[in-house]
Parts: sequence; C-alpha cells; structure tokens
Amino acid sequence: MKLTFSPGSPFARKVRITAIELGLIDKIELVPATVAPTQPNEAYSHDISPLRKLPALILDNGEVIVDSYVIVEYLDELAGGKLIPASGAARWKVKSDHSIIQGMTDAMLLCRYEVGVRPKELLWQKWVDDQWDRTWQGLTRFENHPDILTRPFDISQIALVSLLVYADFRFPDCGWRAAFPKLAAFHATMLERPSVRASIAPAA
Ligand SMILES: N[C@@H](CCC(=O)N[C@@H](CS)C(=O)NCC(=O)O)C(=O)O
Repeated sequence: MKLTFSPGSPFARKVRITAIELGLIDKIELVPATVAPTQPNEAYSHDISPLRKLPALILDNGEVIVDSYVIVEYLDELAGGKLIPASGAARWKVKSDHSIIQGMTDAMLLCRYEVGVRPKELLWQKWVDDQWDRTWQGLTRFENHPDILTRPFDISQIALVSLLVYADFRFPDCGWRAAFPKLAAFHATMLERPSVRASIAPAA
C-alpha cells in the first residue's frame, strides 16, 4: 500500500500514528505529495483524488481510499478492530468525538490557508476569527468533558494529538496549553508514545 502525505499534515499524521499503533506501518510506503489551494496538480486530481487532498491510501490492486477517517477505518478493520469500538454506545461516542476533532482540524487548516496562503489584501479577518473560534470551542469542550483523555486508547485520541501537534507547528503562540491544562497534560503523555514520536521525527 502507498500513502500520500506531507510531514506537517494533521490528517496524514493521524493515519501514520494509526498505522504504527496497528503494526501496519511496514506495509505502507509513504509517498510525499504537494497539494494546496490554488496550486493545480492534475496528476493528483486524475490519478488519486479529484478533491486534491491528502492523505490517500493506494491499495496494491490500484484502488484508492480517500479521507483520513475512512483510511483509519480500513486499517483498523485489517488489524481486527482495535481503535474504533465495534458496536454500542462506545462506538458512537468515539466516532462522534472524532468528527468534532476532524471539524476542529478542518477549521484550523482553513485558518492556516486564509492567513498563510490567501493574498494579504483579500484576508477576511472576521472569517478567520470565526473558524478559529470553532477549534477553540472544541478544545474548551474537551477540557470541560475530559473523558476522552482517559478512556482506553482510540482513534479520537490520535486525532486530538494530531491536531495539537499541528497547533504547535502552525500557531505556536496561540496559547492552547495555558488555556487548557488538562489537554496539555494529555498531550505530554501522548508525546511519550513511540508512534507519536515517530510521526514527528524529521525523517518521518
Ligand atoms: N477530510 C479530509 C481532509 C484532508 C485535508 O484537508 N488535507 C489537506 C492537507 S492537511 C489538503 O490536502 N489540503 C489541500 C487542499 O485543500 O487543497 C481528510 O480527513 O483526509
């Protein structure tokens, strides 16, 4: 299998950590890709995804699986179901928490594109503030309802650490640690996991 990725992508990091945790990383060749708003990449559009987003998982039979959550579901099924509960209340809690974190990550990425990619004269600060608020409200929610931080290891925790690594990378002065001490403690513990460390190492 091949995985398109970029080292800084929070969505690709989630998939890489998942693959390591499931013991599948040696079956996956990491293929760097460059996709960004306003940058045409016709080969990627044509061969991998018309949405021009990474990560994408290219199976050995040529089929392509897109969207980081669909990819982790696929990998989790291959590994026998370890990171997404199979049924019942726990399943819907994990999937719902994951969806919130996915939306928070989308919102932070949109802030990055608006501030770092869009021409300065076209910047719409109110819109950036609104997107940022969605991420911040999400962090507030998990700080105030911290069961996600302590329950058995699952995909929503991997998504959360991937978001926080991205926050440090793109918005190092945003002050999330001071604002959310429980999340900061969770993140410090997660950074000790070999899978998370490997995903951050320069060679990864
Ligand atoms: N829902 C997608 C989001 C993926 C995504 O937005 N990836 C970013 C990189 S971190 C991307 O490919 N951006 C390129 C673009 O939007 O043009 C997923 O979970 O895989």
